[in-house]
Amino acid sequence: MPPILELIGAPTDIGASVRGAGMGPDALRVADIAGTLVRLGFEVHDAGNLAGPATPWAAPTDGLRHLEETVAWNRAVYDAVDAALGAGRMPLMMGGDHSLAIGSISAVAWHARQRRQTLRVLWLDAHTDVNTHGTSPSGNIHGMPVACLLGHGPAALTGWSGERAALTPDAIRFLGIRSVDADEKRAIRAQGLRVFDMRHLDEHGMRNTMTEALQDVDDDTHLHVSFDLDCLDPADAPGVGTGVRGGPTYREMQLCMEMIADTGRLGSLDVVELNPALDVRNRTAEVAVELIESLLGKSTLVR
Ligand code: NNH
Ligand code: MN
Ligand code: MN
Ligand code: MN
Repeated sequence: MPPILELIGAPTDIGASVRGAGMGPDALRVADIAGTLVRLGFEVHDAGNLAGPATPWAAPTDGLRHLEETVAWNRAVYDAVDAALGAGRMPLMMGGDHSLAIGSISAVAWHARQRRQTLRVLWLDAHTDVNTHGTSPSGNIHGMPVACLLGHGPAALTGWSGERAALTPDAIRFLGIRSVDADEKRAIRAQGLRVFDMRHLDEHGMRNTMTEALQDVDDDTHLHVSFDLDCLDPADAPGVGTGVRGGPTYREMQLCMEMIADTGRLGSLDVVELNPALDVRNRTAEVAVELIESLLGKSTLVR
């Protein structure tokens, strides 16, 4: 039996550097995310959009922009993801910016622990998002979710999974990385994080890279995919706030998603950083929906 999918909209740009990501959930709906997944054979429940504070566009305080509002949005996301998992559904969190992964993955980590599953996170992104308020060049919390999940961040954004850290460094694999701040590089080395950057993808190809990234996924793994749309090359996905040239193509990402689908272990998903204000005729939302289809098992094989 395929899982029931629960679409959770989190319409905010609270942690981002530019405005517009708050329109992401509706752009995905306009691209017919629900109908598409129904046609793929899933039962889909759209939980609608969560509510939360407006984005004040204030300057950072103590290295953090919009901390209080980010906490409020993440609390709503945590509760919605927690409810979906509690009901036996697969949560698909539609952002919104990537700061929302703090709430989403914290809820997933709590449930994985209850189920005695090993949590594995695939972070598909141009960036590693491992800044802290001490290192961030911007104060934008969408550059900090991984650090928070590893237990390095303000008290208000850490410890949500019931443990000091939702993730241990060995629980996460990064893919598509090509923009890393100097202090992030130090954190990656110090914590031994597994980063499959663009150099690795160029030299080994998507197939070998994904084989390596998925190596120890087994029957007891809960696989969470945190898909920042700026992972894709901006030529294929222009509708993002912080695009970086030199990313995986649509076809490479399709293979990436198919190989994740082949594990049969996908348990939850974030789709974030879609910015319809910067998109071209909703192309990035359509690309996202197509890649989610691949992730959920649509095959390009002829058979
Ligand atoms: N590293 C930069 C920062 O922390 C940019 C982060 N932007 C992202 N991350 N879109 O995925 O501000
Ligand atoms: Mn990100
Ligand atoms: Mn990014
Ligand atoms: Mn290698």
